[in-house]
Amino acid sequence: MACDVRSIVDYQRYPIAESESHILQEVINRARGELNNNGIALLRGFMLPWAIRQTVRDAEEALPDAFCKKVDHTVYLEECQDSLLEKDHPRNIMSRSCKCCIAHDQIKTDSPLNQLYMSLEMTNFVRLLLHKDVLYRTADPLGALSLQVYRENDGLDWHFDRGEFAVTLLLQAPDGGGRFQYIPSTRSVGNENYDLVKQVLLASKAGQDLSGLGVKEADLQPGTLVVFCGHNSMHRVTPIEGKKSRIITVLSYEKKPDVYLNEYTRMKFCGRLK
Ligand SMILES: O=C(O)CCC(=O)C(=O)O
Ligand SMILES: [Fe+2]
Repeated sequence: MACDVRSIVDYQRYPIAESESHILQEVINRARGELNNNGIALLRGFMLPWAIRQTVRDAEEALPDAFCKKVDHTVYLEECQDSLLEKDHPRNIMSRSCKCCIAHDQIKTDSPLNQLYMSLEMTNFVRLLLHKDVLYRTADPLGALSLQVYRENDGLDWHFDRGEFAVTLLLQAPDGGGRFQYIPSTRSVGNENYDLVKQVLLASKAGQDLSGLGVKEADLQPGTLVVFCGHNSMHRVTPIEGKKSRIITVLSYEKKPDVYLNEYTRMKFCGRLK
C-alpha cells in the first residue's frame, strides 16, 4: 500500500510538506533551539501509532535475517588499543556493544517507514531542522535506512559518532533499560576533554552514579523523532532489561549526493557487502 507522508506522521502537529505553515515554522524554531542548547532535538509523537505498529511488525518479521553483532570498541569507535598510550587512557578503555541491524534492502519498499524516508518532504524537513542549504539521503542500498533491534542485555556503550548528526525514530521501548544518555558538548575542536571522558567510562564500568558528571537522559517514547549531534557529545544506550526489545530506526543523510558506505563500514554494520 503506497501512502502519503500525511497519513504516516502526525500531520496536524508536523505539517512537514507545508514549508509556509506557521505550525511547521514553530516546530523548526523550537528544534533548532534545542539543538543549539543541548545538541539534541526531540519531536514527540512524530510517527502515527498505526505506522509504528506496522514498522514494529516488519522489524520482528525481518529479525531472523538481521545482522547481530557483539563488538568491543573504544569511545572513539576504534576496535584496537594504542600501545603508546597508558592502559587507562580513554583511547584504551574498551566497551562492549551488541545489537541487530536490519538493512535498507530488508525493509519493504511499501512500508510506511520506507515511504516516509524516501519522501522529498522528509528530507527537506530534516534539512530545515539542521539549518542546511542542501541535504541528501544516503544512497547506500544497505545503510541508508536501517532498523536497529536491541534484545535483552544488548546495548550500545559510550561513544562519539563519526558523523556530525544522526536522525532516529524510536519504534518500541523496552520494559527496562535501553535509556539514551549523553553529555552535551563533551569535547570540542582542539579539546578532547580526556579527563571527563575517562571519569565517565570508569564510573560507568564501576556501576557508579553518573549524575555529577553532567550525564543527561533523553526521555524517548515510541514515535519520537530524534535529531542528535553526536560527534562531540558522548552517548550510550544502556543495556536492555527484559524480553521486550528496543527498536529504533536510523535515517541516514549526507551533505553530498550519491554517498555510499565503504566496504569496511558495510561489513561492520550490515555484515555483508550486498
Ligand atoms: O539507539 C539510539 O538511540 C542511538 C544509537 C546511536 O547512538 C548510534 O547508532 O550511533
Ligand atoms: Fe551514536
